Amino acid sequence: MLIKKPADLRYSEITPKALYLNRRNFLAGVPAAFLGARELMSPSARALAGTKFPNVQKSKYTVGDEKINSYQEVTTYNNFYEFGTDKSQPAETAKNFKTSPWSVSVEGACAKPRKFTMDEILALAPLEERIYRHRCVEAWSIVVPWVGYSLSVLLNQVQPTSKANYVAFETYYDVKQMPLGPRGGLPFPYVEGLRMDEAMHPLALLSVGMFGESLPPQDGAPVRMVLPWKYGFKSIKSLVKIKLVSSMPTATWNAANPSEYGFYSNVNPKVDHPRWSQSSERRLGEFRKRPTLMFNGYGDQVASLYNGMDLKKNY
Ligand SMILES: Nc1nc2c(c(=O)[nH]1)N[C@H]1C(S)=C(S)[C@@H](COP(=O)(O)O)O[C@H]1N2
Ligand SMILES: [Mo]
Repeated sequence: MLIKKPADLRYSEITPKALYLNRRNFLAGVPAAFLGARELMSPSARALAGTKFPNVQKSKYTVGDEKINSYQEVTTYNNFYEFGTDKSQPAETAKNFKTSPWSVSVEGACAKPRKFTMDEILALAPLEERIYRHRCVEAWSIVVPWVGYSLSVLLNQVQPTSKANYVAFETYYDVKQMPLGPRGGLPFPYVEGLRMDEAMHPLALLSVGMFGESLPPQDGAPVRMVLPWKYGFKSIKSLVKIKLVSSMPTATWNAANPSEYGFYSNVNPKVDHPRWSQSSERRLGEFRKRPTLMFNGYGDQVASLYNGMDLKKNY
């Protein structure tokens, strides 16, 4: 293998996150597609940018030719209630969120429960770039080039048993680092859940980055879920625990207001939120509304997971 230090990777630009990335990743070549991305960013986005991943492969699980939202849009309009309820807040208030050292415990109904350090997570499988549409329950959407691999890769490591019917996820919580948390109106830590077959679906992405770089804190650093066929709140950020369980786990928004937010929360233009229509959405950066697609346009891949289910009841 040809080892070379990418010319544009200046060590002065590497954040402390670099410390947990393995050396091999740093010394490999940077795909041409990512060169210059940093130059296109605004100065404030650059200050928030993470560490470039040199060996990201294009994924077959990408959407077609849709226009990707800008780094600026994706990193300054966020939902991350632990860091404030305003969409502009997390970009500011999560700036100093400490994401290294970090580990994720994978436990519960499995033969080999264990903790994975971030280094181990980054080394488990080749990193893929997947361009996914992301549809928030609040009827806005974005298109993001995520970096990661299927969650199934991580789950298979611990050998789930036949009692693993669901997966329960948990976000890190520390009120000292998240002083706005108590004003979020939600009980923390933020928790979410999936049925086991949903969690094992190849589209269910364990994400460690976006735009070819490690995730910025406001987007769920250092590791989060991305579930493109579900409303955004299912895509839980800054994961510290993944537990295989036998019965349906608690999910934060579902528990807070079950008549408004279901456990499944599959994007569905025909099932309205009690307070607003879900039939259309506004893509960030656009004025006209666009129609919302069933399963956010991923029906060919995921509809069979819900065969025979009444999606009006199981919203
Ligand atoms: N821990 C945690 N995860 C979370 C949230 C949150 O408040 N806390 N918000 C969710 C919601 S409502 C959305 S729309 C997405 C937003 O992801 P983004 O800011 O990266 O676009 O994160 C989801 N994951
Ligand atoms: Mo959301």
